[in-house]
Amino acid sequence: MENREIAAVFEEISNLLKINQDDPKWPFKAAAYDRAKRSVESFPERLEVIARDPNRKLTDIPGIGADLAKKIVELVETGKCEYHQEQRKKIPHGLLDLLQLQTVGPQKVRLFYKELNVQSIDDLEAAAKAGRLRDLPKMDVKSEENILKAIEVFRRAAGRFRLDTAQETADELIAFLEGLKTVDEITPAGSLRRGRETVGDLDLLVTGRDHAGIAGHFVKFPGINQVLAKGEDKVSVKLKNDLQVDVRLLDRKSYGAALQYFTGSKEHNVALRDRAKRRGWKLSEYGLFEGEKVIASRTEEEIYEKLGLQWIPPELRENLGEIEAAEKGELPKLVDLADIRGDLQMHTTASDGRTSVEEMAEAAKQRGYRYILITDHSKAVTVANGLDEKRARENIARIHAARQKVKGIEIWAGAEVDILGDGRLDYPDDLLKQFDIVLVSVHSRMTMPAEEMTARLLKALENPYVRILGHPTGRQLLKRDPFAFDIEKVFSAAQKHGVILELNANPERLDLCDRHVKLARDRGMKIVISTDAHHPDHFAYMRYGVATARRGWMGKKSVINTYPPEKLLASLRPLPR
Ligand code: DGT
Ligand code: CA
Ligand code: CA
Ligand code: ZN
Repeated sequence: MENREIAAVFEEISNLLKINQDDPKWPFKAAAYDRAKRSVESFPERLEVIARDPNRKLTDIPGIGADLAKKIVELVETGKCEYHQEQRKKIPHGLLDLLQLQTVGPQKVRLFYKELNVQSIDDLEAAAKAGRLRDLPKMDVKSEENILKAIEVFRRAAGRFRLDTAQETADELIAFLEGLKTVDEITPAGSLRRGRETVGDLDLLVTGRDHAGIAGHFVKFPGINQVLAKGEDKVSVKLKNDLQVDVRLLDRKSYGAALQYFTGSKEHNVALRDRAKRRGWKLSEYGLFEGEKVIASRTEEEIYEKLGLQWIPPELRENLGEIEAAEKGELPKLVDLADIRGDLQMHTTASDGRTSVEEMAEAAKQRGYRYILITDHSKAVTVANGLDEKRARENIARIHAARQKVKGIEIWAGAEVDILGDGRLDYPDDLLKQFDIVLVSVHSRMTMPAEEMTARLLKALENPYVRILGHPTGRQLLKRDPFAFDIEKVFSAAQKHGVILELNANPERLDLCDRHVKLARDRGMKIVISTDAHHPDHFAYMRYGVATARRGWMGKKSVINTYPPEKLLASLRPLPR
């Protein structure tokens, strides 16, 4: 059992306590489960290992007392937790689905259930359409409308998974399969290899001796819920989180052709097959053929070369001009994870982050970074413990002090300053000028009409201290659509003022998305890829941001956090004198 699975059970128990409210101590218990969830999630070692080690104590983990330690042991040993099951039985099966809707938390779930006997998303939709939500406490016509929107987003998201879920699952499966001596190579293909922001299912390609033995081992992976099909060269399973995995067992000699075929996209493959056909050849998952004769099959490179093309990075394979560019030898050299030299959005315990400036700086140093920008929230974001002006000044002093303690990395003082509803900023200019770099973003009133939102963003960009626009569209993947605004106008204004657009690498956001990155690139604009880390572990999100930048055809030169520190500072909007 993985830590995140244990954390998910704790989170659900907390939600159930908040929905049921039948335990007199529910607020305290729920808070304890919330704390345990965060602690387990970010704990660096696998709890399963500690639980099974007689010389270690789970109670040494922050937030884990004797009772929770027992539950962890129970989960590790039986895969279940009795108490969790008991709590679940108290409510209808579909009720917890409501928590997946944006703006619906346990309190709202309880309200809808108790007042209107809503038991599922379908029930909630019917109640909203009948106008029965608006009269409930703390609800109105607008929030009723937002629930309908959230249901629509949820329905569209059904069956798709975030990139990090897919990547982490793939990593676990690879680790599991690598244990087998008969396995040679395992490569994720499909949308994961292309770095798409969401993934429908996971496609894994495996080479090795003894396909039957490998397949037999694979179906023993502990995360499997159901084996859908098991043949000689393909096994399909559904995991406990509902993600489907297709494993294909391949011959070494046609590996390149299979990798090319199963990487997709379908649109890219169709165009490539047509190209082969025009030359009188045939392209399949087994190779490129002239009649019966194999022209290329062993590597992807050979296949592209024989078709008169540069090898095309998987992230570009969407039939959006990459084949034409490859034919002319004009594919861009894309930015790489190894090019990244720093991170320009992160939070510390001063606002809603979980560690200190020093800890973030040490972790960044270990990744080989040369600089970080600390960007705690401003006061308007009360839910994130945003800093008022006095605390912001103290935070600047704290960041300056950290420079004395952690050497060998630039620690810049910044802030993620809220763009208020009317486009003014949450801090006055005389405070803004104290920061090395000011990042601004929208966290409130995201449902305003497009014209108003455009004006709001344009106004914010006019402030001469603004250097970076954070998560520009406000979307949350599979949860919340981007807010409505005129992106062309906002890009034009950012370009005019020299404001850098952020590509927020948090896999929950990936904002800008690949298409918008491409739009920025086509206009010759620069971006910064930032993780928005709230804990040193989140620095790992950088890979998802880089994948998205690559899907937007971005090269290293257009990503400012590939620059050395002096060059980065020089590339920002000049400050007023
Ligand atoms: P997903 O899973 O929805 O996120 O997207 P993909 O791209 O991983 O699609 P998937 O899993 O259905 O198939 C994996 C790859 O296999 C796909 O990208 C291209 C190839 N493929 C699958 N079905 C077809 C097909 O009918 N025609 C062609 N040309 N290629 C296919
Ligand atoms: Ca797939
Ligand atoms: Ca598939
Ligand atoms: Zn933010």
